[in-house]
Amino acid sequence: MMIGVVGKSNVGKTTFFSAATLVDAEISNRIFTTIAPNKGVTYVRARCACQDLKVKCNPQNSKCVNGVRYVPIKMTDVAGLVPGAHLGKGLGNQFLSDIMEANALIHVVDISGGTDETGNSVKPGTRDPKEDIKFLEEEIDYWILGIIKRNLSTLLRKMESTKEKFSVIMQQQLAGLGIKLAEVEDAMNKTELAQNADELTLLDFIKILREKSKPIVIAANKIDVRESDANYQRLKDIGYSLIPCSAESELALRKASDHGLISYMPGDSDFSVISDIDEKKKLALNFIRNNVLQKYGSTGVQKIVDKIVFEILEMIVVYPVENEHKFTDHKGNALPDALLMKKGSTALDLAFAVHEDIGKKFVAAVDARSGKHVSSGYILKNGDVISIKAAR
Ligand SMILES: Nc1nc2c(ncn2[C@@H]2O[C@H](COP(=O)(O)OP(=O)(O)OP(=O)(O)O)[C@@H](O)[C@H]2O)c(=O)[nH]1
Ligand SMILES: [Mg+2]
Repeated sequence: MMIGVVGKSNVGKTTFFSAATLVDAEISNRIFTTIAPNKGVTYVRARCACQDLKVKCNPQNSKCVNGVRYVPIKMTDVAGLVPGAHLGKGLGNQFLSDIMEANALIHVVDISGGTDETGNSVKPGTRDPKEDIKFLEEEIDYWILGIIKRNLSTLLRKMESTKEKFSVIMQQQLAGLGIKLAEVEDAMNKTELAQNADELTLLDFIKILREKSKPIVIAANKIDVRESDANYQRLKDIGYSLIPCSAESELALRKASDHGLISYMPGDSDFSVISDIDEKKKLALNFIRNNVLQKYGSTGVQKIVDKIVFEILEMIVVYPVENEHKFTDHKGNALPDALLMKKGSTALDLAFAVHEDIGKKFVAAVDARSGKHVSSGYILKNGDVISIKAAR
């Protein structure tokens, strides 16, 4: 699973990425700071099964802090995209191939209206962030169009000799985006796409696939700036779905927590000071408390990541174990792994997710919470602790 961070230049993508991953990456108030992608690991939060089972867990693939399980997710931050990127403006749109396999995107927008079309700083309140929200989908669609066009004529010629279906050829073009044949066929039917389709029909077809393969959540970033709230409220009122966010505040809080100055966990609505801090830091932290945490409930960074994984991608957290009585793996680690599975996945899907061999040799599964056997087709529930029995 991977989340891509995208948006115009200078809006705070790298700040968001660094806050979410604590990877050091260059942040600056000039355009096109990021060129090569930044890659890191962030976490979603889930209630750890250790709370109900009253065991001391020993996580291996994830972390547990006070009964909250943090499950890792890959995150990639890319260069800034500007309107007209598909026509070669800014850095163009080819670098989007860095987020080819992303399951979803975070579109970071400067909600303060303090960056112009290209990303240069302007007085906050000058630029209407609505314009920035609109251009991104179009630029992504043109990028996908480029992918389709790249080898299409060669493939169509090949199709004549191999008699392969047009949908199969199209899916081959789009496989890198994680798009499946059934999705291609569905989008083709909806848009009546034929081999000699014009660009507009192709773009309609692409839009359907993009919404499926790269769902977007909008981060209304720089919400700490005085001019931001009016823009945020206005866009919300006219129907935009966006989450208020202050990546800079989150980064400051996580760093202060990392240095042992405050007690704060990602997503918290407040922090407490646990060490001596100087006046300047105190002022900065109080600013965050008053203007971000108390106003919006959190900095928004963790909320956005959680929303993507649990609401948009509809994932659940499942704990595979070997020993259903002690909830341990073969080394005795209690609740060692937390796996993200798509809602609707079965016990057999879990077996394959643990290891292909275990999937192939699946014999039975036990719901460790109840101690009852479940079938291979059992639909997993969020928080399930499952022991898979495989043939030797
Ligand atoms: N006030 C405020 N400033 C922020 C916030 N997030 C980022 N910034 C500032 O915005 C500027 C750009 O931040 P970056 O993270 O480098 O932006 P970017 O989108 O990665 O920019 P490019 O890599 O050039 O595309 C920096 O001066 C950051 O300090 C925020 O939440 N609030
Ligand atoms: Mg950047």
